[in-house]
Amino acid sequence: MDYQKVSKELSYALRHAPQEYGLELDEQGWVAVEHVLGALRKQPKWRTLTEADLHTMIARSEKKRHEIRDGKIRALYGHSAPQKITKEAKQPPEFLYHGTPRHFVPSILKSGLLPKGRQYVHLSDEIGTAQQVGERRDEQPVILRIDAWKAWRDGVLFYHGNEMVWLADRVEPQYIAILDDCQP
Ligand code: HQG
Repeated sequence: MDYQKVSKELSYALRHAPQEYGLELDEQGWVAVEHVLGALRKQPKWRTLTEADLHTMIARSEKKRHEIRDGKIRALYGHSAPQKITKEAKQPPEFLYHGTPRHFVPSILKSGLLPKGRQYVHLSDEIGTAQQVGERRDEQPVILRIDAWKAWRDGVLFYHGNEMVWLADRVEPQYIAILDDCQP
């Protein structure tokens, strides 16, 4: 079983295109495991897929993208489907980080971080992860440091994605600094 392929298809179905698979997510993004298996098994390559395979895929993945609980499964972050997934608001760490290609920086410093194609802005609790996210699109990404406590005190909500991924509706420029410009 190619677990990476399973993960990618599951992310596509649960984050971006549940309707393409005939799936209906609840408000928190959950859907019955049996419905997901039923939908995927229609394709010859997933004919033998089992719930155990989904558990193995989650356990082997380097990022915690999906979660199974009480017979249901969901993507923890990354959604772009029109139906907005409700996330639990939670006090963030003092600083959060966001890695982005160099050419987006002027626009971000002017307009703030916007969710773009997704439902939420994605932030990381540590620099290394932000670096990796930025490197998806630029070999020398810029790391932005978000003053999350200041924003939180001002009433900006942050939401928990997984242990490393934090979400926000948007982040205004006054909370954003380029990490290289920050005092150590
Ligand atoms: C940029 C992956 C111009 C933003 C990753 C980013 C992450 C702006 C891009 C997760 C902007 C959106 C999400 C503005 C934001 N002007 N550009 N005002 N505001 N942007 O892919 O955060 O591996 O939707 O900087 O690891 O890169 O799939 O978001 O570059 O956790 O599990 O607009 O996806 O996770 O890009 O990545 P994305 P992201 P997985």
